Amino acid sequence: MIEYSMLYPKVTETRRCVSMDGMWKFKLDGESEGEKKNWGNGIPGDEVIPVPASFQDFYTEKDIREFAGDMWYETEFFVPGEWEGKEISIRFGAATHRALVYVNGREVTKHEGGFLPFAADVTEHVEYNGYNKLVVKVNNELTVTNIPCGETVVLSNGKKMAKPYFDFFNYSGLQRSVYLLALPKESVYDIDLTYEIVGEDARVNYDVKTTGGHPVFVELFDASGEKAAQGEGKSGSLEVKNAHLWQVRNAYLYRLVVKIKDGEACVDSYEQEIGIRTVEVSGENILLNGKPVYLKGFGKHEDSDIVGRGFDINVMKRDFELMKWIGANSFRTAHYPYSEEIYQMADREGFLVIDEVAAVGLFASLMNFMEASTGKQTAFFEKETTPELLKAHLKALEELITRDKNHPCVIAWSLLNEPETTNEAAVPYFKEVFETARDLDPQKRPRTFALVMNSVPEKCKCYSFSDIIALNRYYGWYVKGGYEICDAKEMFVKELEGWKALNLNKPFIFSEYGADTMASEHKLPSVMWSQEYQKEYLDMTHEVFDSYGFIKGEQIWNFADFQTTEGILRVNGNKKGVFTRQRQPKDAAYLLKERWEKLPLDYKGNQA
Ligand code: CKU
Repeated sequence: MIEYSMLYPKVTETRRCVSMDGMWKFKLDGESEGEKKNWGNGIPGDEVIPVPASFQDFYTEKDIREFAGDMWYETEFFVPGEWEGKEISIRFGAATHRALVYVNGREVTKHEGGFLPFAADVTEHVEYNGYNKLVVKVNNELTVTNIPCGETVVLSNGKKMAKPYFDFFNYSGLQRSVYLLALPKESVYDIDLTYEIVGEDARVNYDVKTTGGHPVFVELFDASGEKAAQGEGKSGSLEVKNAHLWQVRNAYLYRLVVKIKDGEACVDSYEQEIGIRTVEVSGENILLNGKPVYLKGFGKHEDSDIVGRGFDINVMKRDFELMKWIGANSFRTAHYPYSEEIYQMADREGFLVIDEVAAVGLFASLMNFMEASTGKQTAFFEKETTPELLKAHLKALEELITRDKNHPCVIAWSLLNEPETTNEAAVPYFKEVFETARDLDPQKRPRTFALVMNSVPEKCKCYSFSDIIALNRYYGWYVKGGYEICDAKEMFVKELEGWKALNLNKPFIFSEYGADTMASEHKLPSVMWSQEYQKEYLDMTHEVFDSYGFIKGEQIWNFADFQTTEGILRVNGNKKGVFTRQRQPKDAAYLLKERWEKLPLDYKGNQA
């Protein structure tokens, strides 16, 4: 069990929440000497850096951008005297990839895994009506015992370097907001919700966990603020008459207010926006509120100029506007859980989200995007480190599902991205991961994982774990690109015939397809990397999608160009974006807009 609450920080009548974002002191610790030198009491120097942000892209020195190792952050915070008697904590949206936290020189918590929140209870360590010192040691090294997987090597000059088994830059640091919280000693720490639609009405089943024994009261308000239902007790059902359902690109949000009371006195109050909807897989269909939906959209990244993977509310807004403009209705949070604010926005805008845990790189290769299509095997799950990796993976999964289970936008969990599935050793690993997800999710949402190119019907030992089969395919890019695209098409069709022959009776989606395209390049006739070729590639791929009824979604790779490790296959990053990194359209954006605006939401829904 997670020892802190995953509820999003909020001010209510009983709760206080102060942002700690801003300029913090910062120091890289290439020698890993900070602990010995007691930097937990305060770090040397006077360098400052913004939080939240990745540290890498502010500086002009390459040694800093490529830094792998320990880095230290420090700030001060004031704790008001009227908070005495409350539980005081510091809540990190994330620290990438691991952190050790000190308050007033004392170690208060540590956390492993770079994309999920954690909190330190500092009640016993703070001074009231005075300043307190917060120091955080963050480490960004990659290993095969945590997700995402990779290596950290030492170069001949003695400097460490990150070698990711994945295709995105190892942005790190304090990339999400930090809050100082004051909560009542007895408080709500978790809420489970499930939904049933009964004719025009709905039932909202709730299960509230609190840290004490006082009674719980629950109220539901509609969007105009009218009370729609109420209930008593830690668990129960709310009957909602004439329920407004949460629908694709037509979201309706209710406000759920949960209170702990002692007689008339309010002990704790927490509230959350919720959407009433059901989601399930039935035969070859993905059903939302009992009706088939076809996914149109993107694999994304949290990635932009200067802030790197740091949460930027402005970039988020632009991305949603572009997704609406192009006629998308969904995205996958490739390859890690995103900032919580992004799911809140998807809830509000009615986007369907496939929520991915950071289990990427479970295939020992520094260029897995190339080697996956060559049939290479790395016996990844036979490594002696696998049990430790599995432990970290399951912990991240628990944190992910606990954090995101009440977002109506989350319609499926993606439990791994492109693992090695061609080896029997993967099977028990998958079994545990898939069963854990099922146990943890009160709504029992569909589970999936993204299948790499060599996870083909004849070789993949793990596809049957998935409720939705999600394929990452690059016929016409990594395989038979350019003038050979006719052969790519043939191979693509051959593979799909193989899947069809299995008669899985499950929905398939394409969780990746795409071609690198330089926004600067036009060439007639086309060559690979030109905008003209991106169009040819998409026309071929869409033709294949349209000829199979069991394909129920397309999420192109990628929404925007993004930063990766440098190398001969990447031109200052991955250029498969439909938009540039500055969020301007390539030609393909207009092609997709035309297609997606035409495709009905229930496209191929009745062919099952
Ligand atoms: C993408 C085998 C394909 C894996 N897929 C993973 C994703 O992270 C990469 O960026 C490929 C690519 O563009 O190669």
